[in-house]
Amino acid sequence: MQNKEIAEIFDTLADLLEIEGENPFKVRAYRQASRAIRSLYRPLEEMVRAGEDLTKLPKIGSRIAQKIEEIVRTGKLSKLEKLKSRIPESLLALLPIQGLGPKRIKMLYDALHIDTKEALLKAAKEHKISQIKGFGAKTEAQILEALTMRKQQGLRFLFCEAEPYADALTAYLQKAPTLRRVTIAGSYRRKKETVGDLDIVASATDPREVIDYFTKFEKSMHTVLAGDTRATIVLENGLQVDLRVVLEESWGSALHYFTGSKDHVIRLRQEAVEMGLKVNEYGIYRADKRITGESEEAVYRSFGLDLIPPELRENRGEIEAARNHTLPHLITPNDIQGDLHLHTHISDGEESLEAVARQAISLGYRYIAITEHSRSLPYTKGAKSDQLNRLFDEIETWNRDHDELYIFKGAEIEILQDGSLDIDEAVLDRLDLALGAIHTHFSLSKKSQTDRLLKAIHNPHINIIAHPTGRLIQERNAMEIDLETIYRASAQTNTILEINAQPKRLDLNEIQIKHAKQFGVKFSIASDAHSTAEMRYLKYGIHQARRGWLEKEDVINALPLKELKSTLKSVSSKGR
Ligand code: DGT
Ligand code: CA
Ligand code: CA
Repeated sequence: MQNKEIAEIFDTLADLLEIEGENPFKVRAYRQASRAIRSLYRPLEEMVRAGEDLTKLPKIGSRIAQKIEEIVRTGKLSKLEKLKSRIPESLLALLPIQGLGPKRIKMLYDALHIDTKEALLKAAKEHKISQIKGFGAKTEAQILEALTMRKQQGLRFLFCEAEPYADALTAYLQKAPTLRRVTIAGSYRRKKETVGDLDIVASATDPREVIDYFTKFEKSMHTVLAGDTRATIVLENGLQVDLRVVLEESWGSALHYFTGSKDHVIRLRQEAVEMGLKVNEYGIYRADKRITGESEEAVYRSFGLDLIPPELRENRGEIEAARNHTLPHLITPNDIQGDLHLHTHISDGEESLEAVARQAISLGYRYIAITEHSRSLPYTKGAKSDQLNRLFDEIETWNRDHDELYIFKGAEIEILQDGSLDIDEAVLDRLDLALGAIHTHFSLSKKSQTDRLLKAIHNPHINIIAHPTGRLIQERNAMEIDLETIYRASAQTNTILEINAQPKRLDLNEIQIKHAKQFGVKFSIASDAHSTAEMRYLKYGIHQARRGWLEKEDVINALPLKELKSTLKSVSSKGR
């Protein structure tokens, strides 16, 4: 049982007790305990087994300590089990809905037995909610909107959250009657890190048939609009989907228009006016005579431009580059030779070295780096030196026995508040590759934070700075850092900056990547996987790299093994 799982049990307990109307102080105590548990470095399971006194930990009193012991011993908490027999756990899914709080959720449950989002939506549509005492028509409308229109509230989905729905919709629509072509356009096609909604463009001989078929998609919860050429539905998770259906001759123009971005499209329209052309989603016209519109190539050609990849269509210089034939040759998944940030069960990953290596081979990689969290002090997070030494022995054995995949002995080393490294010298000496990373003290002043990173960048042991800004999409802002200073120092010392591909990180982001490249910085696109399944996340980093105008030459893990080895040597000789 991991600390995270124990913390989740306390969160569930707090939420359900709150719905039941329990004393707010008790509820808060469980929430605080959960937060304290999440920030612990040591596994509670280990501490319980060693018979340690848990009440010495912050926010853990004797009652909570007893509960932790029960969870570790039995895998569950009897108090929570009893609670679940009184109120369904599914009510928890209603908590984030705007206009509802724990009290109202309980009222809805008591009055109408509403225990899921689906039941809530049904009741709202049938106007049953406004009839309950304490609820009015306004609350009902608010709930309906919250359930159906996430985009209206400015809520965005991570690319990877929209992805399975985009895939399912594409597969579904391909079977639509009279359909010719279908593509997901909008921000999704531009591979933005978050998407507000999905925009689908289709061509068909009978658009109305496609619209009918579309509204019957099994994951659709609600049809907002269904016209002759366009429709909007809302999926079960609140994701809105707009569909436009055009005739085949307009395919290129429609796809171009709905791929956006708005700024890119508007800019091209201005240029069109200057050239005496008229552009809309159906075609390109000169004096009311249609000249083209069947393909995107033709659309760009009529402006005298090279075809611009969707990822670059943000009006950030791509139109000028397309005119001058200087668009970058963007990096592709095929260029990637390996992954230089991976965890195994030695630190907080889930699987063995062997499993990770096998997955790397099946992904077609030539090399990987295993980069466990390290630690020098007994109470900090990460693997102990003897564990790392055993891992490195295992890696050396692998490299002796296998030609198909080379494994670098790496570590993800904590950059402490003063910029020094949390790792034992003896371990450091065995490393082929060191990531420097920040996981604590995110809110230092801009000056201190910049100095902290600079010190790590100038440290001759550090090859790569992992997730340089520390942001988590929709959760935590980037640290305040003087990025230009960091880019300049990185380029000067040949320190690589990471493009961390975890869907919530995507750090650096595309704007920072493009900016850093101008300073001559090189990049590592890495999955930071904690399981073999997560190794596939690397593709989200490639999306970000492409949006940041990167070419194969900018990315060290697109290098062949031999060149990568000598690049790593040049990094470690910095300042010597
Ligand atoms: P999103 O959904 O917020 O992640 O971003 P997009 O880019 O997918 O934007 P969306 O869904 O509002 O519109 C899809 C495309 O339709 C957009 O990329 C370009 C086009 N479009 C939408 N509204 C306008 C507009 O007011 N003017 C022009 N020229 N194009 C628009
Ligand atoms: Ca969109
Ligand atoms: Ca849209």
